[in-house]
Amino acid sequence: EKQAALATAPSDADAPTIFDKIINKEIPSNVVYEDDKVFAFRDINPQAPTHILIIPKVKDGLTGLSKAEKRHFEILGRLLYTAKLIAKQEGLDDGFRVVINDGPKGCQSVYHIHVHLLGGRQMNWPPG
Ligand code: DGP
Repeated sequence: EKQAALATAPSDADAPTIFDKIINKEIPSNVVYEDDKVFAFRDINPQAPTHILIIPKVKDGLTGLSKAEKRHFEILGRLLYTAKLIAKQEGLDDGFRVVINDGPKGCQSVYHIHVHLLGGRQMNWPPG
């Protein structure tokens, strides 16, 4: 029983998620940015006027930030840098927020690392 639970645990780095189908365009999404390494699209359930998800095209074990290894340094930098480029593209000149939810207590629901870019309204602190 435990084995079965482990096999389906979200930490299974090889398990595809819905984001693979979005990257492959098997599932349509509103794409805002794409290059050879990074893909960005509008969140289906927006929490702000601008709500975009920025993800690596290849997960490479990076189900979430807590799984980051040294080999991920470059892609992690690219994800954040892309968030900045898109914020500019979206005209978020007065500020924006980036969020990475991690694990059950971080409210992560899709186990393919993603940076949320939120903007277009006043953000509050602390978050919920
Ligand atoms: P998180 O809770 O941090 O794991 O965020 C996952 C986000 O993914 C959530 O805000 C909703 C979004 N999402 C889930 N499925 C889809 C989908 O099929 N299309 C799009 N555009 N977004 C999705």
